Amino acid sequence: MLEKGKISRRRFLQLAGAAGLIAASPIGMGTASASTPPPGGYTIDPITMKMKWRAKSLGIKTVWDRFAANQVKSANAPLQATCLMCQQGPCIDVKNGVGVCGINKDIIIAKNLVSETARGAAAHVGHARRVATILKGVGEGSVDYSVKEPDKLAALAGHLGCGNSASEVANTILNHDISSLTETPKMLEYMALDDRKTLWEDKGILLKNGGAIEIVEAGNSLAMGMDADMENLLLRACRLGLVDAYCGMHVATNVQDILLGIPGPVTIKTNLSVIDKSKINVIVHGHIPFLSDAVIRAADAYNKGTSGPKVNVLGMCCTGMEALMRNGVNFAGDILQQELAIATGAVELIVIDIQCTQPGMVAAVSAGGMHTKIVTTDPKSKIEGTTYMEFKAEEADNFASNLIQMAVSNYSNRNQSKVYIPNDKPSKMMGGFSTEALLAALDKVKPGDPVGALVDNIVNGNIRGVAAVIGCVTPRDTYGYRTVELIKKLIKNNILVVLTGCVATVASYHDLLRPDPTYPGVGESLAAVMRAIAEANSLEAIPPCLFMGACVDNSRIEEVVNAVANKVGVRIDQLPIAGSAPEYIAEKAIPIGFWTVALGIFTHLGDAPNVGGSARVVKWLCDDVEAIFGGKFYVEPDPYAAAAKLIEVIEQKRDSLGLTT
Ligand code: BF8
Repeated sequence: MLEKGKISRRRFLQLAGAAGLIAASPIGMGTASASTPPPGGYTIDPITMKMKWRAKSLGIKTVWDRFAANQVKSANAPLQATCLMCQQGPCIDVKNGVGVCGINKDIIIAKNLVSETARGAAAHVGHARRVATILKGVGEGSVDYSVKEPDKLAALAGHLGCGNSASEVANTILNHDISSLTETPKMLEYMALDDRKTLWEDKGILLKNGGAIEIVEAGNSLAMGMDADMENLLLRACRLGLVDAYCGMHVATNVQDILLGIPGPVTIKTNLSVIDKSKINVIVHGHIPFLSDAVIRAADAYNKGTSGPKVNVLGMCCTGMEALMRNGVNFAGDILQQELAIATGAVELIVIDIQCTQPGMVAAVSAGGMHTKIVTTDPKSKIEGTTYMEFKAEEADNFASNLIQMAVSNYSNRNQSKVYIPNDKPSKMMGGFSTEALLAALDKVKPGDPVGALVDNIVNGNIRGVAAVIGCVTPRDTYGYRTVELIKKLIKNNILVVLTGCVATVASYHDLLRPDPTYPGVGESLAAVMRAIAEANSLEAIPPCLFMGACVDNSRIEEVVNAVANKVGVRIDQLPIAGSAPEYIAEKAIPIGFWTVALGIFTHLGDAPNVGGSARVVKWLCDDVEAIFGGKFYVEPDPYAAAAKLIEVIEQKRDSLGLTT
């Protein structure tokens, strides 16, 4: 179905348009026919396209419709320097002069960017705090969870310098890493390499407080009449990147592994056609995988005792990724596919924890006349028009059982004549490459020296370098186009690609996570390495790219990067590695980007944050910062140009290290 070679975006759209995939071509209610994708051509995901038509025929507005409707208003947004921080203004689109208080557009734009970065970091610190609270509850015996990985708990306790009970580790995280008024987070002390800590201290961004206090300090610096120094503001954003990583993502990953299990390789199915019309479909959606874990358990219990239709639990967004990695749950869709799931008419219940929900789902239910119930469960994340039921870990099992009962009752409200699920088979995806799983697989290749197995192949040039392709998918471009084309170009050039976040879903739709020994798109020497890993692990194949988890699992990528830097004996900024968020949309991606830059990593973004109005800010982010940390941002929407640049950077780093093969 997919042409594997390079294709321009124009040609891509021509092919799709010629086949009627771009033009509106609604599928009538209750019908199941749709045009086939263009013969031999590269097409955008046919399942998504069919569901877009379907949604249109039902009058359901999708994220793409809302994007189109907002284009006029948002066209100039990247150029605006608008300050809404006080009531002297508002100062709208300050181009050449200054705001009422006297700050210029460079400062306004830098302040807006730091504000966005702080929100992103707050999201991950909030996530970390929530899971650490559940860990504390486990220690106290008050919640419906238990320690599944005692060795990981003990190891983490050792690294954090505390006793190894769940309570002691939780208290260290909560009282110290998240809320200390005076000390550097212990997770940062443990995780970050010494040379980085020294550099960050020298440049004034080493954290001196817990993450929550750092976010308060960021808010303080942004207040009216405070920081008006562009570089100081942008260094603040780098500092917030460290908050996100060490007080957010690393905490979340560690605690989730300890309580829910360390992921290992697992093969599941992805895309909207995993929704099964013969079953009661429940989608777990959001980011914190504790409610979803309870829902999965409750569904299993229900299914064992029923002779009627079974409950089919499916994942969406990062909660879905956590559930697929640990529970083998099939994955229904990403950030852009939420309304499309509703448009199938076969989803009884969507259960949301936090983050990345499209409130447009509510309108999708009513416009389509669908029976889908949407339940929100977190007091910070209510959505008007949904049913709100607060989730408490103390009563997780009862809560989840009630949700399953709600879905079962709602099944009788399903109008089968409204059900449309594309016939296209779901994609096959292997995921679950946690650090532990990856090292275990490499250990089979080189027993006793798993990191050496990776390093050897980088040094000898079989693997030219490693690219982490992470983050969201965007409605600003043809669905999945940037991500898929970028990855294909990288792996063809023998760059090992690791993935986290929604990019992995579109990658899976295009066979990039399918363990297929005949997949032709991987460069010869990289393919040989992947074959060797598969053979050593008695697997038929491992996929062209390695999926390491949800967005918080970017922490796992740092673990691998640090191990490689230690093994080679060089700084991170010297390694032939790069990061890319080709389709980022969420503000959570911004602190992650500042973190990777502060780590010394060349970091590609498919779209610029809203900084285009300040040449000084752009220059600092894409140039000047490299002299400080060794990493910098690079913005390029075109996936071929971006891939070429990433390959060039990786090859330059190889040259600088004297890796001549
Ligand atoms: O944290 S990749 S759209 S789902 S922000 Fe959200 Fe982006 Fe998806 Fe998860 Ni990450």
